[in-house]
Amino acid sequence: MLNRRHILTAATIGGAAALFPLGRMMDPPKTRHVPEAPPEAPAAPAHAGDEDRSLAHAVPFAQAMPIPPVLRPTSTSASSEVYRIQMAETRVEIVKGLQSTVRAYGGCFPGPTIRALRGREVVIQQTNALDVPTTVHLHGGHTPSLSDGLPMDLIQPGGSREYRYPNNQVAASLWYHDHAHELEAENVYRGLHGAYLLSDPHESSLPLPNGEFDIPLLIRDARIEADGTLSYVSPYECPHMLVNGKERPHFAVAARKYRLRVYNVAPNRHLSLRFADGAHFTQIASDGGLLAAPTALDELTLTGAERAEIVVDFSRYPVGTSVVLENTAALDSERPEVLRFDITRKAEDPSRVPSVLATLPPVPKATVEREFFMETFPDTRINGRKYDPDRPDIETALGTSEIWTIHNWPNRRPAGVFHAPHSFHTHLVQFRLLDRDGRPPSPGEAGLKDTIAIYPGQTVRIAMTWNDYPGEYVYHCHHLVHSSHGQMGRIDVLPAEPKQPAARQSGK
Ligand SMILES: [Cu+2]
Repeated sequence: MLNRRHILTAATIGGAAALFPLGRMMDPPKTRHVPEAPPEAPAAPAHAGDEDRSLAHAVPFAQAMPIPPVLRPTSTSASSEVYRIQMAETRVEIVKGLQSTVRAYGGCFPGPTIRALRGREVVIQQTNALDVPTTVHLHGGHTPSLSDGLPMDLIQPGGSREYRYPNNQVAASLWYHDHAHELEAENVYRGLHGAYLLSDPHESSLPLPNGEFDIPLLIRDARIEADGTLSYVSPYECPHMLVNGKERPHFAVAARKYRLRVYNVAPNRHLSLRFADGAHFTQIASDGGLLAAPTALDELTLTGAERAEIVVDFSRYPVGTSVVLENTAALDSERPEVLRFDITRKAEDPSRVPSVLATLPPVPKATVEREFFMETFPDTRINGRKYDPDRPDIETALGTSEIWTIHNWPNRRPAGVFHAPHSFHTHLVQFRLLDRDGRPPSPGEAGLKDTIAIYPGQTVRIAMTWNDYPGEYVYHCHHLVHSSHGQMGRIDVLPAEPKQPAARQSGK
């Protein structure tokens, strides 16, 4: 699989590259015009001598897009729902006509959708019937440490663990996924991810599209070999783009508005999504919930693990026509198509997007500032350190508000290797973006966030409050190859003391 360039790259940049050469993984975001290609034409290989046989069966729009089933609770009490999920290998049809073995939650790829209500506890009993250790993290969840799915809180093969989610936060498109120490990238890639849709009375009262017009889209890349094998390889060798577990599917819609909950569940790459005709759509929510006000976009960029909810009005298209969602960040060796919407019928549409969506909480006023350097060379690190589950990198006190300045500065770049974007994620809290390179956030990034893209050369500042749950948590890059190689730190939230500790100036 490795060609000469890859081997040279791997030898140059050391540890993180031992499993995956990082070269093309580090391409900065780019926008390019993509010409139409006939559906039967395989994409051209990226470079001579790099024939990619798996592309021969990457024919787009061969299958209908499924919607992951909503999991039914095994029991319900006055204040909670209880679910049981088994993690096990299963066989699925990702590419039409081929069977692929995946690691699945509840036999589903992606996992079944969990629907939760604010203030009602969700209890999930997870059993590991795989032959690798796992943990389960609720991404974006405001979760006590014991249920956070920390990297070393492993469920060994044959074991089980109960996770309790209080749902003490506003409505949001969250997701659950694996977080096992040094294994999360492969476990998530192989299928351990699913949507967790939290609603609340305010969100439910809005006249947004709902029911069958409220659709999660879990988007990711993959590599399926000609015999159906799902190969775990670097992201620039993943020519297949999956939506809800099917390769470049089609989806029948009515000529009306839809609420689309767009997830980037690709372990290692960002996506830039636009409609082939350049049509505008409306972003209504970011990672942690509704924006204050809707914002119009013609392209949506999501880094690894980011989500955005958008409303798309398909009434602009005549019944019988189609529109394709494309990824303008596709590599030159890949097809840009992601998903084709087929407008198949008319429908009544009482929905609308209100001009005011939510009242956001005030931006936290920080008493502590910290600084982080997301490093790519000689290895993926934060402030020069590799994650050590036994070493707290930061201690803070419950209730403390902080500003984190996070740099992705290109330094010590080996010749011929691009710098990586990083995807910064903190557990426990939703944060606010204060600025990116000194500029205020765009409207789509001005709401509640748990994951933020930091492109090479950039600096972002975020603010958060470490509230409600003391204990051990982590922050990390959500390009999971990076976190699996140690681009992660540990923060211990200590029980509140009568007096605030003195401000600290370093994240080390
Ligand atoms: Cu990273």
